[in-house]
Amino acid sequence: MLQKLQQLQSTVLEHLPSISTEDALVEYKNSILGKTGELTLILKWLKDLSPEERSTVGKAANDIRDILTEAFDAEKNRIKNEVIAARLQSEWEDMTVPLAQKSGSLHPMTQVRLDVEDTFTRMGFDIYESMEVTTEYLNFDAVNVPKTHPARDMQDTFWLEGDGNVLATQTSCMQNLIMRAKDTPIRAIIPGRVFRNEDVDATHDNTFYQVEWIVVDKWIGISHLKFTITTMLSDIFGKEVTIRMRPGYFPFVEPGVEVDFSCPFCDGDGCRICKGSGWIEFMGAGLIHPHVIREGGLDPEVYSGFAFGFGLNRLVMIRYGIPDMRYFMSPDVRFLRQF
Ligand code: FA5
Repeated sequence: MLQKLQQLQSTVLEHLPSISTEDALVEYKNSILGKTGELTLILKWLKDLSPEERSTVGKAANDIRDILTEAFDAEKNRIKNEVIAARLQSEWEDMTVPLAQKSGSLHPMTQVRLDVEDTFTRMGFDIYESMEVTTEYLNFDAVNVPKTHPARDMQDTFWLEGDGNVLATQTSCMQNLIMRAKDTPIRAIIPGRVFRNEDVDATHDNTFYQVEWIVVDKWIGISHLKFTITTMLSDIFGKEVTIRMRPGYFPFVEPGVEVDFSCPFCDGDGCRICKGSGWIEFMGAGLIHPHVIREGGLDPEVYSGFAFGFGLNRLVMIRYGIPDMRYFMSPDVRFLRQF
């Protein structure tokens, strides 16, 4: 019996290192130490032995059970450690390596705005960001649109609670502030977001971007305006464009003009983008009204200036052939990835 027990012990101890999974180990353990396991069965036969033999063999059997139990526990730890080591090997990642990132790109509106700013920085203009919340005075009164003036109806305004605050409807709301804050000569470009309570469609939004220019100095005339606009457009489209001016009404300029430019896509021959006319209607401009110059703290007998302002959304649509303004604010990455 003793011999049988020792043989069982050495068989088990020899076999254990070859087991590689926890499940197989549990199964093997049950077959040896479980209720119907080999060692348990041997222990059951103890009762058939003489009392002397029972005490010797019983002690040996208990010792062997302890040795095997310990061996099974040790193997369980070995297998666990092997599993962890294998995972560490296969799932190892160097956290210090930079992630392969898909880099984004600047929104097309930002790209064109930066191009415009670049052109004018080179021409010695300062850049000021327009205010989004402004006052009724700056948005209207200071630019020659007093309370009773019908021109207030030209821009559907979001009025804010409180006294005389509005969401800026036009970047022209910065004209007075800049004239008061800066010494002449003033050469300023003012990009900004503006808001109008308008129905949204392919060519109108209630939130859009404008860019405004003002130049104030002695002897500023319409030829300076013409040169500045022509240079800017030729820069943006990468080819020489010509402009034409038509009379236009804006309360803060006199004379006021609407500016069209020759279609850069067909060079004036007529195409889908210019709707066959060879010209693209672009923006409002003019010489700054003497009332506005005076309200800005300057003497209109001495100083004159020009101002123009356009919708950046529409310029970007023309440059990239974008058919619908609503794409700009949509989070559709398929649209954004094209730029
Ligand atoms: C103005 O806002 C004047 N402040 C521009 C100006 C400045 C004239 C300086 C003279 C001197 P207007 O309301 O036309 O003008 O708007 C200017 C441009 O903003 C338009 O030509 C158009 O391109 C754009 N715009 C106007 N309304 C919308 C709209 N709802 N959605 C998108 N773009 C618009």
